[in-house]
Amino acid sequence: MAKRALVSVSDKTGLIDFVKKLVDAGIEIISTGGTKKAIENAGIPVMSISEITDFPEILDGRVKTLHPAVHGGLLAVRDKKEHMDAIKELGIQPIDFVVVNLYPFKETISKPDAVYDDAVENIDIGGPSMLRSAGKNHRSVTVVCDPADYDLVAGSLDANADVPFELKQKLAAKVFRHTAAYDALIADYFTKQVGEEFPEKLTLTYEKKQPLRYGENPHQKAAFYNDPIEDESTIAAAKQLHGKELSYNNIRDADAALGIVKEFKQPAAVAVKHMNPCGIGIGESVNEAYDKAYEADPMSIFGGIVALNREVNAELAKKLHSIFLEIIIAPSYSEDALAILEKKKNIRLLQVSMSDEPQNFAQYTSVRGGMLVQDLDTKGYADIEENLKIATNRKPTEAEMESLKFAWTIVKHVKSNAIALVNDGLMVGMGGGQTNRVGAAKIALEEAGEKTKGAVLSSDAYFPMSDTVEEAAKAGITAIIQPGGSIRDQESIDMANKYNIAMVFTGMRHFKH
Ligand code: 93A
Repeated sequence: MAKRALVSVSDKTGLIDFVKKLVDAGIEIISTGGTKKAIENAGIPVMSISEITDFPEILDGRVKTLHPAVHGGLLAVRDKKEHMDAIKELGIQPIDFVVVNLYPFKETISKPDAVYDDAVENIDIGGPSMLRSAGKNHRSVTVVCDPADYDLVAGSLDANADVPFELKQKLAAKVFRHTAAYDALIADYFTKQVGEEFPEKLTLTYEKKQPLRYGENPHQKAAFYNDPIEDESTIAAAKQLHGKELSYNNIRDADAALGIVKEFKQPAAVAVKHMNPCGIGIGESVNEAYDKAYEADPMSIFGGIVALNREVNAELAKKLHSIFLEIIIAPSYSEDALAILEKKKNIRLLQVSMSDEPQNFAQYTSVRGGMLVQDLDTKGYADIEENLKIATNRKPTEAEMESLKFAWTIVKHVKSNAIALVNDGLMVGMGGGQTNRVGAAKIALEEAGEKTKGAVLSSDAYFPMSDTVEEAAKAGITAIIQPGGSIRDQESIDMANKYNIAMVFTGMRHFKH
């Protein structure tokens, strides 16, 4: 008896070429509505699914292959006599190949004008059923869910129109990954529709975006996965215009840099090293902002990542070109800027939209044996402005208030315990990742050196005692912004008053671990 292939595909890429090869190998083709038409149009002999089921396709195609004649033919175990006798008695013939790809659910919901009913209609039921039946019976059935595998399968056909078991097994594994991801995406979509944020079961659909040579260190394996419903302003959606392949650390650093620079509506520039900002500047123009970010710490920027929230022009490109940078991130580059920057073979140039942070963006952190999920910390100065409390006798001046705003915006991007110092639109010092707060402050103050005179200080969490205020005062800091809320707040307030420092409480903490 000739082998049979059931072919039913939404994506018709490579279809005709593959079906021709199956027919050449002596395989009979059975197909559904649109797929059958395409095969017929190519002049290839094909049977209708209705001939197999002896039943018409009904309900606008919602029921076309959901039939015992199909699933009996797929699931019968070939070396079980009872199975083969049972299907024979019912006039069901075995089906040996399934070539199916599914209704385009992802493409449908990704459209900007996606309609709920279209999403519902694009949930494939019959397709996954066939894939799963064939996948389960992969000892006998070859199942192909991805046009990218057509050549491999065609090339592996032997004289009996069969492929090696190892290939069938691999294809089945792929099918179950595929149907699981397909269903997970449907689950995610409807979960969002009903506004459930942290459901009992988490279904995550991530697709491999690119392999990575290694992880944080060369002995760690790694890959980059992205959410299939990409947000245009994420690092996963960034377009690489030039340069070497991105590394694991590059991607994390670039993500951090992007998160910071997107905080600002005015022109801003950020330099990042090891996930922490080493220079941040804002100004009238992006060139001025970059000069400040550079000036903040001309040493650490070396080998760093620079993110800008405005187009890179030729003048700026020359400056960026003059130092060693791993990556530049910007919404666009002028033609002459690109020409300058591309002179360096390795520098990675990324282009990404600077639109606002996506709302309800979940942040996942793995722990051994589990995972933690939280909202991204998208709260900024605007969210605390109304609740600001002046804790000291002296109020901040207008200029100090501007600096405090800037300092508060950036401190949440520094690893806790975090202290950031700001003077005249640039971050002049920062201390992050320290196990005590005064230690972080000392590092920031020392790094800022002379620039602490007249600078302001922000702290991601309250001062447990007054020592940080004292250190700051001695170094010439004139204003402080911090959440407040320590049982010993009064000691810090007294210390600030003693040195005529203006201190503002935000009532909001910004730990970052
Ligand atoms: O509507 S379905 O859920 N019900 C079915 O019985 C069924 N059988 C195949 N979807 C079904 N399919 C899907 O139709 C396949 O997965 C494939 O994506 C598509 C091919 O339809 P056509 O051949 O009419 O273009």
